[in-house]
Amino acid sequence: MAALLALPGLAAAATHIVTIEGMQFQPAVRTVKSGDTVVWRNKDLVPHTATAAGKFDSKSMAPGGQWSWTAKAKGRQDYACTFHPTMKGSIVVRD
Ligand SMILES: [Cu+2]
Repeated sequence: MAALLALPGLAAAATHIVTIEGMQFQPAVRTVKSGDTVVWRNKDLVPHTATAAGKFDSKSMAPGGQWSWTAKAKGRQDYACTFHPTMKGSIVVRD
């Protein structure tokens, strides 16, 4: 019988997907918990980045590529694609 670890405050870290498709981050706003991982997946036919100045920078994600980042500091991180500055998204980190 498998032991179930469900201690308060020790919930397992989750992984959240942000799909890049049609020159958009989907969903545009993603709420995660500190310790969770966010994975951006580029489904477009052109490269993109997920860049929050001074916070994180995926660098160029090739078509079909992906990049992951682990959220730590609480707060809202607004980011954009450096190649297409009209592409914007946000990660909201809660504890
Ligand atoms: Cu882009």
